Amino acid sequence: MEKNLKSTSKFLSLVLRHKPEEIGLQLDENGWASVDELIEKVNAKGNKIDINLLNEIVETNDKKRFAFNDDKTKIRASQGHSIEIDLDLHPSLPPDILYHGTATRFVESILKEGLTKQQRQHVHLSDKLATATAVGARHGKPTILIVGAKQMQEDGFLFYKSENNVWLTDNVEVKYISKK
Ligand code: HQG
Repeated sequence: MEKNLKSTSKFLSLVLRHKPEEIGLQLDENGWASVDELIEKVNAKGNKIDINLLNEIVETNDKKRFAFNDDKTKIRASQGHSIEIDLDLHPSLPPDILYHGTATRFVESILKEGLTKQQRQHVHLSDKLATATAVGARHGKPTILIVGAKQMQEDGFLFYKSENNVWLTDNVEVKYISKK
């Protein structure tokens, strides 16, 4: 069961963040999909899913990657999109520093060019060292970078906090980055 949850959650990440067209799904400009349409189209692709499983994934997902709207008719990913959508986030005041976990092999380039968004809509940062370490380890041997978030914010850069507590910003210039 747990395995099924995980693989379904991964598939939902794919269609709600990157490739809705994979199952012929439409997201609105804020990234929302109709729950009924999502269930129908995921099933049509052979992944068994119903509202109970979807509820369980939204509730128990380790990073709370997905959220329902108020009346539970719509669902979206809370962050991590590569397709262009407007999460309608409001700027928040970041803590003094935030962490970015990356692969050690990327560090030289990051310290030359800064942190760039790559395929996603934002650079992702965390206020927790453990989270940043896990994020970095997805790409290889992790290195933790410290971002001077408060200084950036004072210099006019905006920070957003996703519904599941990931800090998001635009590209981060080299002068705000140090190695932990
Ligand atoms: C790196 C997960 C070379 C960057 C996590 C990262 C996160 C550079 C990779 C979310 C670079 C992009 C996002 C530069 C950045 N030169 N490499 N100038 N600038 N990079 O996956 O932050 O589990 O797009 O360091 O929890 O790893 O899916 O970003 O290593 O919140 O919910 O380019 O994905 O969320 O990789 O992860 P990604 P990320 P989920």
